Amino acid sequence: MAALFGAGLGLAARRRLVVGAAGIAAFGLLGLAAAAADPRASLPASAGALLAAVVAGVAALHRLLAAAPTGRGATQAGQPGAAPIPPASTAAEPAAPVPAVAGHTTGRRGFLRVAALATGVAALSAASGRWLTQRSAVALARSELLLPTRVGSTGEIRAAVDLVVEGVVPFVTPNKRFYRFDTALVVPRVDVDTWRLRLSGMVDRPQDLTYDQLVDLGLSEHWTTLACVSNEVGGGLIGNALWGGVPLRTVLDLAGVQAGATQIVARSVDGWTAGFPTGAAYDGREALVAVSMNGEPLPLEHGYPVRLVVPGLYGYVSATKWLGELELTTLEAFDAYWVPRGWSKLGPIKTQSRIDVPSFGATVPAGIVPVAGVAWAQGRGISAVEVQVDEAGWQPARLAAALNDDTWRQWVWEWDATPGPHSLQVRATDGDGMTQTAERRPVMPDGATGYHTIRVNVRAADS
Ligand SMILES: Nc1nc2c(c(=O)[nH]1)N[C@H]1C(S)=C(S)[C@@H](COP(=O)(O)O)O[C@H]1N2
Ligand SMILES: [Mo]
Repeated sequence: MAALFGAGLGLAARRRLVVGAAGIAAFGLLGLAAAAADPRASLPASAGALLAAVVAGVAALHRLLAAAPTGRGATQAGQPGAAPIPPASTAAEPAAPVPAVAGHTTGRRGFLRVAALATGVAALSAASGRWLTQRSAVALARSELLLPTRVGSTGEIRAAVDLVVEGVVPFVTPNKRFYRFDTALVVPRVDVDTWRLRLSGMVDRPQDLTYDQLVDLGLSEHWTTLACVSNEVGGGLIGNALWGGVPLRTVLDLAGVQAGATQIVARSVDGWTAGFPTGAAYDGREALVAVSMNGEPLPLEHGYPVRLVVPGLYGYVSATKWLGELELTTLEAFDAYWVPRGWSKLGPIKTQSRIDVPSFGATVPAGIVPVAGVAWAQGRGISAVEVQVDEAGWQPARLAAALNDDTWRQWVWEWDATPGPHSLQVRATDGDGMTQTAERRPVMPDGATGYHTIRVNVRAADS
């Protein structure tokens, strides 16, 4: 159909380019109407994509006509010329502009080259259109997913744990601002209806759970600060959320973990793996097979529909997104994704602290300056934070309330700042009384250490 239409258009356009252009525009409008009728397509996105496709189509037509040899070969001009218009029902990505490879003098060879190019562009547009449609179908399923219990009213909690110092990250990291770290080139789009969680390996009753079977085990919620092993001292690869899901232990007990199964390997639907000691599921920490994040179904890029969140372990050993399988094995029998790449087999989160304000290199007025930030030691909690100016002795900071031992805590210290350049340092002490080490180590192989240190300039108050 589209090809026939294109052929006619090409013939007409041989005489007048405007005729061809109008035809392409009409075809584009048809596509828009189809998109409007498709509940899975977003109308503004479709309109934008179609507009771009129409512009590309007209440009391609123009080039083809320029490249077309005069005479009878011209009858071929229509087909590929109209081809950059994607199938009407798909919201295609903008077609790539057709490079200027041919002019009037190139004759049939040049024409064929442009025609082949245009066909390629069209095929790409169609493929990306299908991909976008599939993605929006998953997004729709996600938005319609009913969480069996309503999770998360975070309002009151926030008031208790936020010190409200401007420039400090909020206690709750909004999903949209949560750091993302994974090896996925394209975010896996999982159909929740066909999704299964496979329980395999050293278990008594291997099985595949459906999403409904999983959530029927009962949901609970827990605040956990997730951290990446690749986070530099002072870095931002860390975020805090209210996670909702089924306790990992409950899921594993369904299958019956066998004696001697010392490692849990959590595999994603795209084959990525994390591995950690089985004890983390049974030592009392609130490890979750999570389905929600801050009261919403997991965002696609944060593991929809199901991921793992294990307090106290860096993400690379534990926090498998787009979870598809939990395999019980031994620590010796399998090394998960990052281990053969030089990262530590075990990844407990190290006690750390960060200065958020003032920012590095800032100039602040002399007088009382709030120095503030966050500190974390998941599993152990934070008992103290201290600040030091120009290495002249540690001063205790004030801590925000703690909800549990698995989240970061805000801290603030009022600095009576004197004019000139200064250095500021922070260090935290965990719930066991252990102060973080001053020794500077890189993120490889098991997480950076050292005190976050910043330089600031203080100007005289009257200047
Ligand atoms: N499937 C999959 N899950 C994954 C990863 C990955 O590459 N693939 N990266 C892990 C790492 S290194 C971290 S730090 C966390 C980050 O989770 P986030 O992107 O939701 O912040 O996800 C973990 N889960
Ligand atoms: Mo990570």
